[in-house]
Amino acid sequence: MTGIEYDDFLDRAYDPAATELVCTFRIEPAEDMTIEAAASRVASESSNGTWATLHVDESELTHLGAVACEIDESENEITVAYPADLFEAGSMPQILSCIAGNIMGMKAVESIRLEDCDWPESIVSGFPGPQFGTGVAREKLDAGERPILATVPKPKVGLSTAAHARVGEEAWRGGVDLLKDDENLTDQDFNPFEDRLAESLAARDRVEEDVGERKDYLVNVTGETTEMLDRVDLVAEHGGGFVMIDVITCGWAAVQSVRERCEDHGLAIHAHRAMHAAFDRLDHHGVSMRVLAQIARLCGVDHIHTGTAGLGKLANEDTPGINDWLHGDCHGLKPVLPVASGGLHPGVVDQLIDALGTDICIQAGGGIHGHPDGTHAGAKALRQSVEASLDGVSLDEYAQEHAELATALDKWGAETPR
Ligand code: RUB
Ligand code: MG
Repeated sequence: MTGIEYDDFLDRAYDPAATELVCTFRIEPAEDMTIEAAASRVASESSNGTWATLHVDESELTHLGAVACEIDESENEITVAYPADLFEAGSMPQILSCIAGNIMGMKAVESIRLEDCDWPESIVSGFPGPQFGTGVAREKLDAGERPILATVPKPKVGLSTAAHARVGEEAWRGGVDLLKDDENLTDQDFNPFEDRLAESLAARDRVEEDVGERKDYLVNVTGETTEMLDRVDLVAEHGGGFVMIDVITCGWAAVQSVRERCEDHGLAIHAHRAMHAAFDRLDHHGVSMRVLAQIARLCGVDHIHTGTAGLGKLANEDTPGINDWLHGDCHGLKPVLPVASGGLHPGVVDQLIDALGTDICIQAGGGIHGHPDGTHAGAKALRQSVEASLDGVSLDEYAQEHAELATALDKWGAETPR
């Protein structure tokens, strides 16, 4: 018999093996617990321990205990190493049931936040990663080295199919590359999915023909998984190049299914992240956006929203740090294109590019359709703000020769909205 002691998962001298998944958590121990005891409970509950000591026949047991191996008392940060055999290959739900499961609610900690993961090749190799990643700028669009530009029609719901396609057409003609559905537009009576898909792609084809630039449509396929896979097939049938999926509300298993189906059709995946703030907004509890973005890369999205480096309307974490991770090496997975969105307008584009570089997608809704002269002028103003920034010319100077940008700057200045 062997004893699995619930409080014996701590070894500060332990050096994690290269095959292990190493997770960093910020924890506040329960009132009557030391940080060592709480760290041990985190490692125990998230691997093979429980609240009681277990007595198991050694011959019938694979040892799968995690080890809490580093504790930084000043930051309340702990590091836990998980053996690769704990995990089912290629199952994101199973991994998250371990590293972000019961421990999030257990009484041994007042609060706990999964901050970062160091993913070993043994786990990464079970996932496909992006099919195109940052390559979409050149493989599917004509953005070259500039940021990809996208817009979401506003109001976010309620526009008829014809109005939606018309707004898209105006925005494409004004200079954006991608039309995107807002997250709460899927398949409602006022704007049914297949009609919207067909009309929007017909408008795209007209614009491409006239302006000589490739354009595309991020149609929101989000829904129940079987329905969603049918929608992915429809996008391919109608000649679309991308799908959009709201990854957190759908769940990672559904994202994995969509990734597989998109491979069959050569479709790229734009990941929206509604509900992420339920996990990442509090800095002492939940799952960081950094980790959510890592999971999305493994599951194989090509774009993911990562915030605006503080320049938009929503509270965000460390956008530059997350984007660096998405662009960096991860055992050969393609890099993911980060999307900056939420409250952006032409007046902040120079600051945004300064903060995040050019290998991004800039997405604006209100910042285009709220332009005093309408959507077409708004799209032109956004494109002009990018041109100015890449030419190293100040927005004010560029606006002297570009009326649409001048009007946008008069309206919004360089203010960050709320
Ligand atoms: C943007 C919008 C999106 C944001 C969400 O609209 O509706 O849902 O992408 O933010 P607008 P994030 O441009 O009018 O603010 O990108 O941070 O997930
Ligand atoms: Mg939205």
